[in-house]
Amino acid sequence: MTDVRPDDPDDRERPYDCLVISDLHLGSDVCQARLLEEFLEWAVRHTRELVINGDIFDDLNFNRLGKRHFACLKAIRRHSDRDDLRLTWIRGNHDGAADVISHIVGVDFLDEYIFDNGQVRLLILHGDQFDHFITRYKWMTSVACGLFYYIQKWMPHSAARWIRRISKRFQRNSQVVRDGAVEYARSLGCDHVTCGHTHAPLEAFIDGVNYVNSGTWTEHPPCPFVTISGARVGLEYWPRATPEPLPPREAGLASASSAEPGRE
Ligand SMILES: [Mn+2]
Repeated sequence: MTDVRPDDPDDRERPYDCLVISDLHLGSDVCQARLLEEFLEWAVRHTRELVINGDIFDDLNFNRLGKRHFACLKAIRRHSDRDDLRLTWIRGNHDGAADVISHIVGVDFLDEYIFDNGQVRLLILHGDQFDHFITRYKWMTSVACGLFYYIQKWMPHSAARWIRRISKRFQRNSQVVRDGAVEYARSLGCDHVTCGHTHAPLEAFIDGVNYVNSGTWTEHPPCPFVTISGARVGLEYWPRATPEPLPPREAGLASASSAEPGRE
């Protein structure tokens, strides 16, 4: 049983074919769990499919999951048996191997997935596959992740932002992941590809392939998510900045009454 009301306008028509989020890092102190829970409740009523594209957990130490983090998992679980919603889980480098996390969490985790609604063919994978640094220096990455965890504990958001800003390494990795993903998508005949992993939201069109990175839910809001609606694939943010579009007549009245010259 769900708490769906028959008169809920959201349930009559779902504007999105698919939504993709990544890098939730549940268990991390900087995870925006409250916002995420709110987003999940909205998402299940606005899309036919939801893909969670890796780094769902910060690590496999579930003792670190707080009340809010469990609430996010519960929100996902509560809607996982609906006939009108398909839920897809993809593993990230923080989640460990797909078969291991599948056993622990009790749902199937995939390494990659192709979403196809007849108008777009979208390859969805976490992106760490293209990050040569972490595949080559696994142990060093674990040490860095451990250090990063303690830095985050001391100065949560400012530290995360500062590290990303000063680190040329992150910027370069972002391009390496993007280029690897574009090349791989083309080899599979996909005109769109989305990754997470870099924590830097990005939209780019390269050699005929549309690349979208879904960023992370560990930074200050708004938090990014990928939307697919018909032939359109793009990036939106939660909380959503623009209210639901008004019918034309009401929209006209609203813009006439709130016209303020010189403001964007
Ligand atoms: Mn991540």
